[in-house]
Amino acid sequence: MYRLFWAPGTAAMAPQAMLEEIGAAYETVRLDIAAKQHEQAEYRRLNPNGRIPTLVDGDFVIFETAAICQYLADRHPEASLAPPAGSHARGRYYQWLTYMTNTVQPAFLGWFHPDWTFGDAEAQAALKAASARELYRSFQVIDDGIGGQPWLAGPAFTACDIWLAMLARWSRFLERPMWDWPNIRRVVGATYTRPAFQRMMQKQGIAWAEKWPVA
Ligand SMILES: N[C@@H](CCC(=O)N[C@@H](CS)C(=O)NCC(=O)O)C(=O)O
Repeated sequence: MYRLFWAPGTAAMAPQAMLEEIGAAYETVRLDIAAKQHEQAEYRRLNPNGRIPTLVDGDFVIFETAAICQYLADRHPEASLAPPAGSHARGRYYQWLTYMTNTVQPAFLGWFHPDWTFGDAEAQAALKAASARELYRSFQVIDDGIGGQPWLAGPAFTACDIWLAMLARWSRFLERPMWDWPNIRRVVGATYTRPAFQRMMQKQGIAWAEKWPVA
């Protein structure tokens, strides 16, 4: 039985959507961000960064959203959430998951939380503006990468598509949300309507962005 430490609408969306796709038995432990439960010693014993999410699998504990998703995909090959090991498609899947967690996610954090980096308002505004520019640049890279393919990593649905849909939901606050990019819009629309993604949102008590055309 897996145990997922989560909070609504956070990076815990991706692992929970993975668990729903897999059909695995799991329980959830909700963390109250406003009460800073994720910063308390008890949680930091599982995740020393004090960040959400964390997955517990028996006596194995794993943090970092992209790592959790890859771990789950590999533990449940029957769910086909990762292309076969050693294939070009697997390389592409690594490429996009790494890109989303290394490049896109930090730019989101810079946009949402410039106060985590800078104390003064002017520097925070500059970081927020630079983060938005970096986000728009990366959305174009992803949109070009999808091209005419059905899914982000190629012909098959993978964990990359779940990640993309999670990022797209976060982008609803930007001046140019990700639905401005047509290939992203198409892939995220197809992911968002999957029963597993819908179940994850329902269990987290979150809605899709109002402006999203497929909603
Ligand atoms: N790279 C980490 C980042 C996790 C992260 O920053 N999570 C956010 C929620 S999306 C968080 O813990 N926020 C705590 C807060 O807002 O204080 C991961 O992917 O797991």
